[in-house]
Amino acid sequence: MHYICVPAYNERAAIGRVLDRTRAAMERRGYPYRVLVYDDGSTDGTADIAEGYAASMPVTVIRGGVNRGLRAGMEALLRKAVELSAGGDDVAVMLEGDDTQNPEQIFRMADRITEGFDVVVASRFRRGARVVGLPAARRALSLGGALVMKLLFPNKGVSDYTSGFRAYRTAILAAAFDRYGGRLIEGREFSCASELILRLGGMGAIVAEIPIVLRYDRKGGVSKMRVARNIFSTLAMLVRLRVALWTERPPHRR
Ligand SMILES: Nc1nc2c(ncn2[C@@H]2O[C@H](COP(=O)(O)OP(=O)(O)OP(=O)(O)O)[C@@H](O)[C@H]2O)c(=O)[nH]1
Ligand SMILES: [Mg+2]
Repeated sequence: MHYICVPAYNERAAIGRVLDRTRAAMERRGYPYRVLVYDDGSTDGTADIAEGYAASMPVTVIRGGVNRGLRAGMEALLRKAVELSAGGDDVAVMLEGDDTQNPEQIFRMADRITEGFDVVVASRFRRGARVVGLPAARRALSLGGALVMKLLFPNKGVSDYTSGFRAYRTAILAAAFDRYGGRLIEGREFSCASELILRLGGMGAIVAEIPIVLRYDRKGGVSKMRVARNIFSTLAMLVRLRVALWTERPPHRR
């Protein structure tokens, strides 16, 4: 089973396209799937639009109430996927609601999970990756962030620590929630994505990557990323995690 987890905040312009593409891709391959959309406080009717799709595809909309940022959305979605998986060996995919990512890439990621990997990242820094329409400043920021993280947390499977487009084995997420509970993802702003992969790496998760096709030219709506705040929260997270992982012993290694 594939749980496609979509955090969506004011994505009126794009959420319909994301659901259309996901349904077309999954049904063309006959993949068992359910889309989970988490909306906490959109003011543009995003959740209503997503709910309108429930008649024609397996989609569950979780209304999170007052907006609490991407971190809360990511945690709620991954916990829901683990809960629905109920101990099964399923796949949870994080897919953005702004239509910049391609659901067709889910198959390659799911295949790598079937091959034995615990996490698969759609990376901007793998050979064959295509990033269309992303401003140069954002490219530089992502590359700089990746280099700093690679230095502090070398993991041979990871080149892109901040790409949120990933597939996770639900069993590794369940183990991580058991171990860390509400502390699994603590970072503010958008550092939550990198924090999660660093924590899972620290637990011995085996990570693979595929080259992403990122269509920033298709982006609906505005970016919710507050760049300066994100840089500070990421640096704070890196220090906190470096200290934490120095003091922790990995629970298991394959
Ligand atoms: N539920 C929820 N979703 C959020 C929140 N903030 C961002 N998101 C969603 O998380 C995804 C990533 O946010 P984006 O604004 O696209 O951030 P980004 O991809 O890092 O930046 P861009 O490159 O500008 O797209 C999108 O689907 C957003 O709708 C939030 O507070 N609550
Ligand atoms: Mg985005």
